[in-house]
Amino acid sequence: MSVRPRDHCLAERMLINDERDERMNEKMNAPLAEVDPLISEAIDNEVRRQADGLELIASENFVSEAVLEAMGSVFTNKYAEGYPKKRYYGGCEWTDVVEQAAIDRAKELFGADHANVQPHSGAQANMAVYMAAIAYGDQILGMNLSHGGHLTHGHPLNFSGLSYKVADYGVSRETEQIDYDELQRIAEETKPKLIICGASAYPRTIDFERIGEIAREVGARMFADIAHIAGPVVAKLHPSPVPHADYVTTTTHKTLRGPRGGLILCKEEHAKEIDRKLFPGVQGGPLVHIIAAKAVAFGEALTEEFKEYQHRILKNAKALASALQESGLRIVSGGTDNHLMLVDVFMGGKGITGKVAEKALESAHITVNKNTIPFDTNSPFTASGIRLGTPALTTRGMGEAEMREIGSLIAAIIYDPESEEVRGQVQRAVAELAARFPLYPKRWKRREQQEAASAD
Ligand code: DSN
Repeated sequence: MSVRPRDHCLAERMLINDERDERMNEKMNAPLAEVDPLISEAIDNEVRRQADGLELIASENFVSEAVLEAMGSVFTNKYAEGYPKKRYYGGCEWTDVVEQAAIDRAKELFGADHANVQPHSGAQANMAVYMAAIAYGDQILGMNLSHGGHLTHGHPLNFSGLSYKVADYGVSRETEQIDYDELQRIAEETKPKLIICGASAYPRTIDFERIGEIAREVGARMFADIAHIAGPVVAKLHPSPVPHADYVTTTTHKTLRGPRGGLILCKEEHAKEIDRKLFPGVQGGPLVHIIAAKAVAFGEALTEEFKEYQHRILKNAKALASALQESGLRIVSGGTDNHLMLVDVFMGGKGITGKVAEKALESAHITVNKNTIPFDTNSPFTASGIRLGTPALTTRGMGEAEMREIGSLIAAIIYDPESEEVRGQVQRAVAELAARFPLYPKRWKRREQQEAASAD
């Protein structure tokens, strides 16, 4: 049988289509290292940076492989505006499974009436709370950023400071701890509609019960942002704000050790308004892959091991603070009740700025952040302090003995930030510690296998 020219063309086109489909499939299924070597290498180098150094940024942590796997799942492909069983898009049956699991686990973890697991971040969770609780221009009362508060608690450059009338409270000069009498006086004077508590650089226990009483007395709603202390709250190592506060928010990636994101908890009476304000008020489609990872992390946080982990974080923080104090450094407020501490490296001008300390420590592979201390005479860009936290190193398995060693390494750098000799000694000690507590070993193995395969 002879092939007519027309059929011949068709056969050729089909062949070309087949080849194109094959190439497309190959591209879709190729590993990152082949598709985008620049990004792949940056990821590998970040794995190495995290594994080789000592991570002491108080707000950072290392998630489990299970959390990473959920974050990297095909749920990233899904649009799912709305809430479980009330969606604006089809195909949400498995999305509903993961979101409902995240909601149920969050409620169980914190003993809350209602949970919204969709906030992309802590700031967006907080924005939804403001929108649900008060009107634009209303009076609010929040903790001053330079005393340990957060940008979203009324800072003039943030939406919270731009949208509301702000009064602030802080710590007392003597104790460097929250002055609750002064907080009460300011609340009585300014009559806020919303009192915000919780902090990003405050090492002491927060008296949520007292703040709740003050809020009720002045007719304000209470909003607790527990982004930093959510882990200790879950483990009952810090009093919970849930019985006292109308609204509680947290990020999910700090002591809670989940994916980067936010969470809102509230009393049943506020549930509808919170859900409406988060979506469609603040956000559009939720990040379903992140919600899946939140569900996994909340599942991990419900275990006894997680409570034990939180115990170790706090014990490690105390050990680190003591070691630094023994070396002669001043710890703001004299110590820590939680996972973090502020170290006064400026020492009234006899020491160095937080900025110099951060850089010097980084060059020795110890990662921290500069931080203002209460009543700081330096600007936030230079700062008199550094903030240290133990969640990440505790995840690696380090304990009090390692914290004491790390305390003396940090002190050595702070007292002699220019010395090449000290830097070299500290780098070697850091490398030895890091090697004893490996991080993401499976990722290393995979990388080594890939390197071996490409060398063949
Ligand atoms: N950036 C966070 C922290 O380090 O505490 C707060 O948003």
